[in-house]
Amino acid sequence: MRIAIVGASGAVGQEFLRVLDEQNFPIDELLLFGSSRSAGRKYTFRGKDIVVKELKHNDDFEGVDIAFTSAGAGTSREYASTITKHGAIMIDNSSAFRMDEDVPLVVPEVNGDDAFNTPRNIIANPNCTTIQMVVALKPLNDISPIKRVHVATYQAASGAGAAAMDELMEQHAQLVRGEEPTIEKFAYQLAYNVIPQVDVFTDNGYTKEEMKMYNETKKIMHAPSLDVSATCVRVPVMRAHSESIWIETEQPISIEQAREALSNAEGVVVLDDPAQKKYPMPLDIANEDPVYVGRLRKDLTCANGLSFWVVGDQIKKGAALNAVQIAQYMIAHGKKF
Ligand code: A2P
Ligand code: 11C
Repeated sequence: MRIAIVGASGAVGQEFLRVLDEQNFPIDELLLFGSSRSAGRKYTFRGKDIVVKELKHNDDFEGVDIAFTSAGAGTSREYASTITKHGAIMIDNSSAFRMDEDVPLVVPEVNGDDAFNTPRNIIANPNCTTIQMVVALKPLNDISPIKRVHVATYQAASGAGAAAMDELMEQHAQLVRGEEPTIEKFAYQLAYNVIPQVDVFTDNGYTKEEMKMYNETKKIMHAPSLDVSATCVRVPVMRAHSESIWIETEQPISIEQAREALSNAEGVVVLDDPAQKKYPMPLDIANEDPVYVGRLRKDLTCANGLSFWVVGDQIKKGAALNAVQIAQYMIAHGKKF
């Protein structure tokens, strides 16, 4: 197969290189693209150096089977027709097309079959916070439909890209040296702080990130009446997002039922032993593939309520791994590239 990565120099682009290799993805030729800033740079994949090409409106995508794109929504919008016009399937990590009716929004464990309906040759990869949440919601929703979700997120610097991760590290070093921290990628100093804002605010008082969780969850789970009220918070963690989730289901679900369903669910690991102080934490879950669930308990305010804690690596399952799993799902279910 001929595979392309657009945004190869970025945090997610670099993870694509690692994940494609880890997953033993069948690749005959790998093409890397970026802007003029990274064009000419070399990255090694399976022992071979590959030079990044500048993304341009030309025929570079002729013969490409799948293009994994993660170079921002503006770039995806501008280059989608250039990337797909010769038949390549674009699996896009940006928010550009997620809510378009003719673009499927896919998490393989939840709605893998939607990936086969691609009139525009585009499949959207959901926002990272949504991905890890719906992977955990799905097995519970299968027991009894979820009526509503409240969620508070604890989002790592990785969500804001490679430069933002560098900024967090640099801020710590600067503070230790007694210097003023550099603030460019975040609204405020993130080191030794938490910022209750991810992305910009919308008219209803929620941020765009919070509204992504609201809208994307309905689409992925095919549940138009499933409402999600989110508070998204940036925390000084390098990678892996955490979420404190509360759900109300139509029928009560016991802890035993929930634990069994989550333990058997694809892509989920239950790490929940309070007596032994065992629960998922971002420091441990960074670089891991599955979504981890812990702190499972009955909600004290609602008979049909459950509370739990979910941690997932934002760059892996929240981005590159989910996109690669979409391609793997399609191949496993008969798609010929
Ligand atoms: P480049 O480094 O060449 O600018 P991150 O999310 O970690 O900040 O990474 C963003 C990625 O998107 C980078 O690989 C960046 O490449 C790429 N990118 C940004 N703008 C463009 C563009 N106009 N064309 C191609 N790639 C782009
Ligand atoms: C963050 N979730 O943590 C964002 C990053 O729509 O793909 C991903 C934004 C997106 O900042």
